[in-house]
Amino acid sequence: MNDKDTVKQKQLDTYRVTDKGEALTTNQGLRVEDDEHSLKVSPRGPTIMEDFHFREKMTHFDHERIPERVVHARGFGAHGEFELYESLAEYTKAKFLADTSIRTPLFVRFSTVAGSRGSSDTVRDVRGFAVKFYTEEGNYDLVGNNMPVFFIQDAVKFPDFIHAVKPEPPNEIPQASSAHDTFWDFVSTNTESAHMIMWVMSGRALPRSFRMMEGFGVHTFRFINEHGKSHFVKFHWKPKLGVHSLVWDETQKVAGKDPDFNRRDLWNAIEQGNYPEFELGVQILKEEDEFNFDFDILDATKLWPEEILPVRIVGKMTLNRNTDNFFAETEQVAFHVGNLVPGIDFTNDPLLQGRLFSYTDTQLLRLGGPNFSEIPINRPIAPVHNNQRDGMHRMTINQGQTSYHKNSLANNDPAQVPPSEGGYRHYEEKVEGRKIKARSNSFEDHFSQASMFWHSMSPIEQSQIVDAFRFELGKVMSKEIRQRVVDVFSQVAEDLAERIAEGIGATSTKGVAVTPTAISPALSMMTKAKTAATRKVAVMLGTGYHAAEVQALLKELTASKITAEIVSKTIAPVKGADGTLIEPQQSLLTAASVLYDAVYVSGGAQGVDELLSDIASTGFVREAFQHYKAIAAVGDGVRLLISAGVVQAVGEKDTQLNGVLITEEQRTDKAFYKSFIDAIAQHRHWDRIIQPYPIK
Ligand code: HDE
Repeated sequence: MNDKDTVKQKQLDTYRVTDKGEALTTNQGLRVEDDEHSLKVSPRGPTIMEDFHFREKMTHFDHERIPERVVHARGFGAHGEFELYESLAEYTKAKFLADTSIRTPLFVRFSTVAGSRGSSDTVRDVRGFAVKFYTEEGNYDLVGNNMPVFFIQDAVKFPDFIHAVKPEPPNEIPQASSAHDTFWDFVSTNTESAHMIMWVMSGRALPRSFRMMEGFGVHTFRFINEHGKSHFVKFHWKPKLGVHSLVWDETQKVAGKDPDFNRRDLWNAIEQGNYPEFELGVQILKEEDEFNFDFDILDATKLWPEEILPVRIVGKMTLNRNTDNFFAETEQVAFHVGNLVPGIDFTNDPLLQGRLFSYTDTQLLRLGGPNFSEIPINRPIAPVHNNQRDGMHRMTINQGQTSYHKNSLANNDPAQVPPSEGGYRHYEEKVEGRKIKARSNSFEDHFSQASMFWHSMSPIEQSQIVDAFRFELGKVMSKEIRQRVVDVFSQVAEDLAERIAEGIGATSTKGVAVTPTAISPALSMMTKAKTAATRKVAVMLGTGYHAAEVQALLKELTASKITAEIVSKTIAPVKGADGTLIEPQQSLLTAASVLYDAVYVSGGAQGVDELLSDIASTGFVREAFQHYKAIAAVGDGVRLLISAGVVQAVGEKDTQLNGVLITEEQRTDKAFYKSFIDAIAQHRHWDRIIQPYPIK
């Protein structure tokens, strides 16, 4: 879907401004003669108040910043569209989910949670996955995360939880990291977080790309059809590129080499026309089946296993346009889990209920008043008419004498709308009970699904989880907290607790773990789609490279939608054996293997010597090897792999070793490139032993 010319885009066009060919003016439209000097009494004298241009420019600058989001401060947005594959009219009267001819414009913002606006992208954290659908019936916001459960069950605990994960108050350390005492103190004293912690310690918290993560609405919502019948529903986003993560060592290095790693990846993919696609899935549950599970469907620390309640794929979101202005769009977009359309409603999930208050409240502070829905990115495409008036930054010029209901002077306009014509009616759920500060007993089991998660992981995912615990707890100063965490996770799985304990000098208790109930293969990232498309390869070469080889390689990579960057000793043009010049995009100084999915070392004796003369070249390859990435080397290029300690010696013509492909012959044949591309599609070669491969 490439059509970017949606109703929303046309609306935004009326606000877009370009300065191309225009005269410089003040905010009053006055043309400015001089923007280089302030008005002074003689060139070396004092600046004078009269310089209204200087005052206006400086005042505006002084007021440029707005408060960052209290959570999800760092994020990145893009425009897109939603198309519906099959009608859900049987379950919901929401038009954009019932009529397959409608394409709905949307804006998405991905984010990390704990870090400040300037923190790096690749930290261990949950990712926000917020989608604003501009539907004909008003804005519908699906404000989700890339994990299907949450840390707490009741919204009243959200400020406590966030205080615990944010940097510690005395010194604002550590930035964008949960590896500190207050976070783990909270986890160990609030065991409802156990299931979510399993997700956060897994690779799900280290996405390779925003384009390669799932999204979840988390809460149970309701669908209401036109007969007023309700079904429970959970929302999912499934990325077409599969679900893939970085490895921990890599994320820490990327955080320094390119703190914008994930946003750059999304931006570039859209600029290159590799539009990210996510399919919308729903799990639907009949009202009468509400109590048929060993968990409470109102408890946001529980998921609905896909094997029990299959995810039905019903549509697709395509992100096809980058923003023109980060602040105007990504920073000012205001999501609200309470922005609904007819056909979708809430449940009594106590986490969801509390969110309904928080989102408007926080925008009032962040965007400075009640008119933030008039900011272009937040404006619905549906017409807005009501009796709300005035306030900070009001844009609309409301005509007419009345701003109240009921009125006789304006014939009661704007008029109320019956549900049959699209008026929103809340689902008339019957509720009764005593007012009470308490939680349902059905929320008490904190460990069964955490255990299900652990037992559904592949061995490599399990060891990554163990390492994550060991890293995080290794940064916790308090021994009591460390021990308490092990005690809590002893209740999830004995082997997990034992392995954590071993790494941090704590003891695990035997015989207290819950009995694992179900296994859910869908929880493992290993079960997800694999493709090499849109991956990024470093092609290392130097003087005397073989042009035919490199051209053939680049052709095959492009055909598979893989991006290649030439990495050489410097970025000065490099001359091939036949005299052709190639301009490297990166040098050994600017590039790092952690910024690529795979490495290819080209042949040519002189070029390989040139690369070898810089120690960074062997480090580059060695690191790609340690991070389980596909590596290929041709001809003399193999020497670089030997020097890097990736392979020990070469004696065979062609060798394939778990994602390392070498051939001593200078080749240009498709079969070799195809094997390399297949190796890239694997994402990582987890079975690789991190020792040089003995070839002979
Ligand atoms: Fe949020 N959350 N949240 N949250 N949340 C915010 O709203 C809050 C929760 C999520 O890209 C804030 O506009 C409470 C769950 C995303 O702009 C704030 C509770 C889920 C984003 C807020 C939760 C989310 C936010 C801060 C517990 C997944 C970023 C700025 C009851 C389903 C949206 C803002 C964007 C942002 C409150 C829990 C997702 C303070 C009180 C669960 C993706 O209102």
